[in-house]
Amino acid sequence: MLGDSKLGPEQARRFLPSRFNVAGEAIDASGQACRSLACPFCHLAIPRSVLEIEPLFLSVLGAPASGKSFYLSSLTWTLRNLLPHTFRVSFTDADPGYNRALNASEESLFLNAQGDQLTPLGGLIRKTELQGELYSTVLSGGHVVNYVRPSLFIVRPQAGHRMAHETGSLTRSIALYDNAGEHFEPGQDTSTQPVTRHLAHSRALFFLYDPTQDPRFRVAEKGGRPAAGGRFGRQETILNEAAARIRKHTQLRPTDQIDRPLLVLLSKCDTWLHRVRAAGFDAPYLHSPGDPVPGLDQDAILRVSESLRTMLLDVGPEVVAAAEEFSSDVIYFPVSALGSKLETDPKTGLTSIRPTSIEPQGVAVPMLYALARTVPGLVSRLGRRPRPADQPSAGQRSGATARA
Ligand SMILES: Nc1nc2c(ncn2[C@@H]2O[C@H](COP(=O)(O)OP(=O)(O)O)[C@@H](O)[C@H]2O)c(=O)[nH]1
Ligand SMILES: [Mg+2]
Repeated sequence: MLGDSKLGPEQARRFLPSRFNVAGEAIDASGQACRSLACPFCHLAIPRSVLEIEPLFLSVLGAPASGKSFYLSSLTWTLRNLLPHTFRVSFTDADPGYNRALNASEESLFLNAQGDQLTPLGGLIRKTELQGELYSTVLSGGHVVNYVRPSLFIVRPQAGHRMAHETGSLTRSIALYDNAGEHFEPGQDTSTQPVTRHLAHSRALFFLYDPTQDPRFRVAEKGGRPAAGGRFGRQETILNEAAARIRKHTQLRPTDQIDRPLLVLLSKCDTWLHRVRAAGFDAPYLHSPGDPVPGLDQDAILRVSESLRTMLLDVGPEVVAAAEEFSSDVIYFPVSALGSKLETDPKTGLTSIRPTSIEPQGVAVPMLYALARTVPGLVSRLGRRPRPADQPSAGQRSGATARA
């Protein structure tokens, strides 16, 4: 039964089921059982797990070439190993179809067949396109609407986790979007390109700020040029635009701060980390007595955050101002998707790396922190200093247990 009114002739026809078999599966007009679900509004397929598990939207935003795509790939690759082995939390694809593009980028960085050959960075992950396979196209009300396809993951406590008996309340399906940086520029989110609406649903926002794109941030060994792939330009405007969109879609007033944590990720730290005091930034973990699973060392994270903020006040004070106007709950992290083994290819003069020597630094820490803040109990926070309060989930806020 091919041909759908909104998705075109090659897609299976969507229908409102009225007949079911004994297994509870919908029966289509030709008498076949149907096991897939679709949204009644846009007709796009919805993995069953996303309906059954409380969703957690996390938005990653940043200027073009700030490092979002490299960051996301090294993040998910790192979490697949770190979450189960160190934190006793499973981290799995909710739907391999949705995660195809991100999985391909992970493979290009970490399972590259030519892993020991010097490869230019631009050849590892291409610039995120503004059209094409990352988007789902829907015909709606006579218009063609392009939706960005998210990557979907499931996190859940495993045996050995202190809250393994609370699996139900601590399981989440995480939706991550890899937008093109251009989507965050003014005028780029429209009713036919609703590409950043996830911002309004996001429980914690990751803003990637690339210091090497700022001419004031003289990176001594690069002669003051942006890191490979980067360009000079203002980046805090992205944050101001995101704030305006969130206010518009959540009915906040123009002067209201956004009531969610803003994580400012200073990217490509392999090129500049020597400028700040950030000892231990890659693994700020602490054990409480008798618990083999570590928690996050809140004090160490805040110490690194303060030294990054001090550095930024010196070289890009308007970024600090924009971030702290955006949210009252701002924290800064250094991240490098690649690690420090970058080389200049003598043949081409391009910044390159041997994929086997890629060693992400600090990439998981912001995500662990976001999980600790938004799913209290999944990852614990330890330390003496006063800390920002946990963010209750949408369901906990309204006192409801059921979800849309
Ligand atoms: N030195 C360094 N360069 C990076 C790193 N991550 C990304 N880059 C460079 O920045 C460019 C843009 O990164 P990308 O993730 O595509 O940016 P996006 O437009 O924000 O998705 C890449 O082509 C790389 O050359 C990193 O961790 N270190
Ligand atoms: Mg990209």
